[in-house]
Amino acid sequence: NTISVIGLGYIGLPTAAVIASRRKQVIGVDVSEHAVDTINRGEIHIVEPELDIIVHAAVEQGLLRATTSPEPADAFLVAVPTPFKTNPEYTSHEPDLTYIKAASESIAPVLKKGDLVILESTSPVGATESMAQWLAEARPDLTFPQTHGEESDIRIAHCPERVLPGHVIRELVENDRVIGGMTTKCSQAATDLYKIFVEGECITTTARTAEMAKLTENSFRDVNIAFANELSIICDKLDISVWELIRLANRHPRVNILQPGPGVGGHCIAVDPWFIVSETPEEARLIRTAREVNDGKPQWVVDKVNETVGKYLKENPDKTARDVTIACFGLAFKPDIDDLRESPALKIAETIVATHPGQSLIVEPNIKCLPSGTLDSGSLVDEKVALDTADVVVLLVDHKEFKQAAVGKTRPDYLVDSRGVWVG
Ligand code: SAJ
Repeated sequence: NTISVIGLGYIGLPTAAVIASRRKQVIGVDVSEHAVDTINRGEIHIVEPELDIIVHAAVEQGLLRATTSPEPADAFLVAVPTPFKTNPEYTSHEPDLTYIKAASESIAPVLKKGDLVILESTSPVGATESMAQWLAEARPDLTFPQTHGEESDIRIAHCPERVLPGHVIRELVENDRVIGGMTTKCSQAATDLYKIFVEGECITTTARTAEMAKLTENSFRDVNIAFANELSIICDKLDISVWELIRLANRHPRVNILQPGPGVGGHCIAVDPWFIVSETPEEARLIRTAREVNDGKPQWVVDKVNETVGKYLKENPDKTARDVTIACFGLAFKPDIDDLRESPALKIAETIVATHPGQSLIVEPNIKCLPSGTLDSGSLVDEKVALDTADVVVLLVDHKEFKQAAVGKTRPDYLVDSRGVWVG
């Protein structure tokens, strides 16, 4: 049996490689020539621990091959992005299904009776039905579950990915999978496919429930992070250490508060809750508020930095704003990764670099050069240089290097620590 994975990004490529490592023939499809060429050389275009070894082995053994145009296969796994469209007034966030539609239209011509199509992309409720509809419109000669139920030629299911970036290879295999078939036979066919590499349990449900389950998981985390972030703002006002407070409250047997930070980044938790809000705006009040609290946190940190620079200038009357060196520690969206996409730390650093008249230093041990553009007037330096020369230190990501650097050192006098590394 040949399995085709459509979309070779952070989810698709590891999935394709893990399936190939189980000695199945896998055809990976991506619109990016660069991604396809890199993979066919046995290399990878994204960063994820262990992925390079698995891809290299799979390509070398002839089990994984990448292409830009879909080929016939027995199962198609769609793992393309589902971003949201923001309207200019920032009042609504509509899910953008363009990539799913394009993927459906590209595989439709090679579909044949008996094939299975699985949507893995995190999707708003109803997206699997839309995908089935796009496939049906492109292939009137085949039958689909929405009209022919169990008798359909094509089986369709939604099986959301749930892996944590940085731990993808392990979680792909170990996590339980929620499998939402459009019919029972669809669920069964999808379960058979996941059994190839999943050691966790495969639990079946409807496509709509599977879609909502994924959105619920990420909204749960977003709401809980928002609670921690709101506490950090309240504690700052009340002159209480939020880190100590959370440690104490978490001593209660039924309390488990998450950690505050500079905001919520990544491509999932800051996006998926909007898929619920946009569908049920009147009802999803808490979920919307959590998004707003977390999205407001970067600006709060920037305000704190400005306040701290003001304090420095007041206490050092011989200095002007131009003389102040600010060091930003961390750009990634979470600790110990190099992923800067949708990162609140990056956004804060960009604002500081753009608005601060003095020198801005950036410390990010996981990258070799600064992304071109908005950080051009900042300099990438190591922790030691930054700590020795900065007048104001802004801690944005709790990378292990920063935690180590903080041990036994006195806390910088002018510090905004959004992660509690120094002040925790
Ligand atoms: N964060 C905090 N405080 C915390 C925990 C996280 O500020 O206590 C921040 C992080 O710094 C980061 C953001 O939240 O900016 C998201 O990080 P994360 O580690 O919570 O999650 P992601 O985005 O890397 O992965 C999530 C996971 N979902 C859940 O844990 C419910 C993962 O399992 C999903 O597969 C992934 O989203 C996805 O693809 O949807």
